[in-house]
Amino acid sequence: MLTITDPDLLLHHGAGELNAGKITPCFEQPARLKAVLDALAEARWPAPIPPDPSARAAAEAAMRSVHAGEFIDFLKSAHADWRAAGRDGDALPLSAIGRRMHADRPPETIDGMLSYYAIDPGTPITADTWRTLEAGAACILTAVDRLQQAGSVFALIRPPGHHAGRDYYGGYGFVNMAAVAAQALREIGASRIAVLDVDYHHGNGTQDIFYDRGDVFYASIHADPRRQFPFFLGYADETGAGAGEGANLNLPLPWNTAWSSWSEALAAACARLKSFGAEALVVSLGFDAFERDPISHFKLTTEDFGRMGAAIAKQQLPTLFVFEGGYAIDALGANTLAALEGFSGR
Ligand code: SP5
Ligand code: ZN
Repeated sequence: MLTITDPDLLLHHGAGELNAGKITPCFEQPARLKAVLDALAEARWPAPIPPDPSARAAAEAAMRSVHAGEFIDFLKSAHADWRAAGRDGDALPLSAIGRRMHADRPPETIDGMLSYYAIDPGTPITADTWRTLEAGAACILTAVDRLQQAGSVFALIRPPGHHAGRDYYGGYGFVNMAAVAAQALREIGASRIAVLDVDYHHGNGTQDIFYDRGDVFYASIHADPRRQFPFFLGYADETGAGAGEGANLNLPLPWNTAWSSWSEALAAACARLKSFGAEALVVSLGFDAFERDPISHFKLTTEDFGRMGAAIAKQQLPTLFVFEGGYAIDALGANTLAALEGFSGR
């Protein structure tokens, strides 16, 4: 399988996130991507390629195709604005929008804007965040460009983007790269795209971006939001709106779910994306459903990720894998390889 990645994806490196009442080292780190690269090399997987220069040039426009313009303007200048306010280190929000407050009036100061656009205090913006995002979007565009010919492509990027909505960020990420991929596939001519999200967490951002659209079907298998981040989206009764009614499928599962029930949810999601008539598949490929993930509560094994890859291959669709979460860094390489090998029948 063709893999696309870029050294600039190692740049974003937050110092800490709020966790159990303390600032602790970020779970989402550059070492995650390095672990996967090493595993691919060790398995003599075809060498990854960098994004095309033309994709680099088009990266910002691609991000703007699924996010609000003023939100992207904010992301671009957020760390410089933070520095201009006399701060060093990473930018974190100070406040949050509450019920019956003005969720439609961005404030003017950097503290106000961070609080307006962030959904959690676990997603630091660093001096390098924007460059990392440009590299990620460039990888996505190159992956989209190669998909038809290659049949399947793995965009090995970070930070994960599926919690980023049209005009908000959080859950370790800023720009929704799976959504960028789906939108770019639409623009090169596929009329119906499915996004299958196998990350442990619900991809609230992807759901948000496509909720009222009938051309992009979103299906997610995730931990029940009653007990797990992102808490406020991901329930089974969220089925889409307007033209998108019926094009959103949430399959929340309880803590401690193992392959026997997880795979039933996968079969249900696959049946639905088939009946939707998807012409191409984007997979939000997270590995935090792993039994030893440090922040999660599912029980999938390395072998299960191989079974997952094989089940996805059975859909016989052009498939673009986008790397999402997964924080058991010592097992991340083996888990990713298992999924890709399972898909490829290796
Ligand atoms: C892409 C993705 O997987 N984002 C996940 C964001 C989760 N944010 C909340 C993390 C809370 C971590 N608490 C860990 C307690 C472990 N002892
Ligand atoms: Zn996750």
